[in-house]
This record gives sequence, structure tokens and C-alpha cells, in this order.
Amino acid sequence: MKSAVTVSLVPEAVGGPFVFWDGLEDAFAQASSFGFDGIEIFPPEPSALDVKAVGALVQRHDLPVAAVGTGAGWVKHRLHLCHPEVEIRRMAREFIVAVVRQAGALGAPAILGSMQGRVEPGVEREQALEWLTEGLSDAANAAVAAGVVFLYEPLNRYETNLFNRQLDAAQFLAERSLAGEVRILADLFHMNIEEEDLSATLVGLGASLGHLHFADSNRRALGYGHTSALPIVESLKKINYSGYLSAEVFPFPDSKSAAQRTIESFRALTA
Ligand code: LER
Ligand code: MN
Repeated sequence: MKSAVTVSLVPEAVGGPFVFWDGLEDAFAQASSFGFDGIEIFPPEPSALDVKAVGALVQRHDLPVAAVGTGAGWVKHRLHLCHPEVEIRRMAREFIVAVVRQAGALGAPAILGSMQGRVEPGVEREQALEWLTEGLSDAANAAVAAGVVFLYEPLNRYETNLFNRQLDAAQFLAERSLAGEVRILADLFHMNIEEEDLSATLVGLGASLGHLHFADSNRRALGYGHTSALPIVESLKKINYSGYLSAEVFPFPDSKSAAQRTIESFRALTA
């Protein structure tokens, strides 16, 4: 298992669960000095991820990109895959595919979180699931072409009504023949709200688990809340999970302390 830490390049996301906020140079330098294995980037749009410039930082710090979020498509541009307007759905799919290509060029998977959207009033659930499938298929095709996977993240009930639970989402991917190229991103914060048993759920995911957001019950760094992390890590070992535990957490009480607490928890739990 590998550790990762998040950086947001999106001023509109201020107050959100990202550890670093002061640009890529700063985030790479800090992540590397804390000893993280990777960095997860939240860009404002695909073009903000300059593959040459980010690639140079990866080389300089010997720190790979763990994943790239697409959430700014929603937070900044108000696009989502299940929007009733066809043009907005088309722009949402384009935004996601463009992030998949940029991330893929850096050897990293892109994430579908907030941009999945929700079943809006007046839209049938089955119709929204069709639109979600189209978006996932486009992203999966672009990911396969780039030699990476795509990550689908179930969110808690206050953020989506599509899929809130991990195993429901995994079953949906299997039913739509998307399992394999699309893996599940399990966020411990969302799971803490929605799942009965976090450890059993992770065991149930098995090989469909592609990435993990490593957050405590209150979305602070692991160690600042009441999640029992040891059985979770035991479950990850049981399924031979070798991906990232990425700190998508609030910079509480500040970025450095959140990073420090995360890496200490990661080391203690995975030792
Ligand atoms: C994205 O990874 C996520 O977890 C959502 O809650 C948006 O912040
Ligand atoms: Mn998350």
C-alpha cells in the first residue's frame, strides 16, 4: 500500500477536503519532504494540468501522480453527467475525458466524484443511470487508450442519490460491463456515513477497489476522528490491495499538521 496526499488548484473549492492549497511546486516539495509516495491533484480544468510541467515535478521529486480529480467540472463549471440538459451532459463528458487524457499522460487515473451528479427532479432514475453509464464508458475508453484505469467514487447521501454504497456501485459497474477498466474509489468519510461495516465492505470489493480516500470520520486526517482504522487496513491486506491511501481531508488544524498526522497514521497502520 502507498500513501498519497491531495492538492487543490481550485480557489472555488476553498473549505473543501484538500491538504495543500498553494500550487503544485509547493505541494510536490511538501509531499516529498513528509515522505508521501504519491500526490493527488484537483485541477480547475484539464488544461491546468500541463503534462510537461507536472512531469518535471514528478521527476524532480521522484513523486508520482496518484490520481487526478474531475470535481472542478461541477464545483467551478456546474457540469454533471446526469443534468437534464443535453448540452451540459455533453460538456460534462468532454471535461471528464479531457482530464482522463491529461492524467493518463502522467500515468495516473482520473476520478469521477462530484461530476457524476444526481437524479434531478423530473428525470427517471433509469434514465440517469443510462447517462451515468455513457459518461463512464467514454471515460473508460479514454483511460484504456491511455493505459490507465478510471475511478468511480460513490458519495454520501448529501452529495448524490446515484450510488451511496460501495457494493451497490460495484454491482452496477459489473452489470454495465464496466468492471475492470472502471474501479471503485472508496472514500472512508463517505463510507463512515453509509456503510454498516467498513472492513467487510472493503473485503467485498476485493479486486474492484482501485483507490482509497484516507479520511477519518469527521473528514480530518486519519487519527483526528473516531474511525477504527486498524481493521480497515487489515481488510485491505486481506484483499492484497496495493493502491494508494490518499488523504482527501481538511487542512485541519493546518496543512502541515494534517499531512504530518496522515503520514504518521499511515506508517503506524501499515507497519
Ligand atoms: C470527492 O473525492 C469527494 O469525496 C466528494 O465528497 C467531493 O468532495
Ligand atoms: Mn473522496
